[in-house]
Amino acid sequence: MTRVAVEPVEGGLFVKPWIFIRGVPAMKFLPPEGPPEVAFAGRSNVGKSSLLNALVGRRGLARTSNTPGRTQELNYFVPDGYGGEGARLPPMALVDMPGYGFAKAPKAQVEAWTRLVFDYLRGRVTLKRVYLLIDSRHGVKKIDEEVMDLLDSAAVSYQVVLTKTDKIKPPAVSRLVEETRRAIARRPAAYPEVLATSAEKGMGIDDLRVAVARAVQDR
Ligand SMILES: Nc1nc2c(ncn2[C@@H]2O[C@H](COP(=O)(O)OP(=O)(O)OP(=O)(O)O)[C@@H](O)[C@H]2O)c(=O)[nH]1
Ligand SMILES: [Mg+2]
Repeated sequence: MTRVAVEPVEGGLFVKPWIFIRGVPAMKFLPPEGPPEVAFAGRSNVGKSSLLNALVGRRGLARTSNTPGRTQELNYFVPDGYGGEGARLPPMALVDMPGYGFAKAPKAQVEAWTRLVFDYLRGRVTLKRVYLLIDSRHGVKKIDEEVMDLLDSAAVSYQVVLTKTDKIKPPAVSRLVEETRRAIARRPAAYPEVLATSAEKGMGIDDLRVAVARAVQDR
């Protein structure tokens, strides 16, 4: 039944060009709470920035890299054409986050990123939904479970998204979806469905668009 309401918004959200508006290096630089926010979280190099680009259909909007630790701030993206003031607030913002669990950068830096990510996830009132990305080749790791614990205890709704499914065989994707679904079944803030995506090949991107549009509409 909600399908009817979702589709026009979905078209409207992702047909428009999206733009980068700001990078936030620490909690005190967050923009005032306004439009609903949807954030991409996950271990370094899992494919957060690539998935955001696939979602908005703009390669190179969020910067990606082979080297873990590319994204170092909370990066805000919105559909173009809104002034950002009063009634002209954009309908939503997408937030690309630094990765967690990356041990090679200087320790103080890793700690600062991780703190920023955890503080944001725990404390942002306008955060509507987190997409928690898991690399299909690696599955759920201990640090991912810690993030799920945090989201469960802060009652922040999240959905697990498998990334880079082009790197494993289709039967392995189905198995991993099932396995992951079972692993999160008892988690109170987890959305029960697990999405399987490839930013590279475009798999699962339409499903993700619908899911994001629905998350923003759910009030
Ligand atoms: N084969 C394949 N490679 C991908 C896919 N998505 C991302 N990659 C590659 O994975 C690497 C990391 O991608 P990013 O999008 O920068 O990952 P990230 O999670 O934003 O990384 P950090 O910002 O460093 O935490 C890049 O070399 C991408 O090209 C995918 O769906 N398939
Ligand atoms: Mg990134």
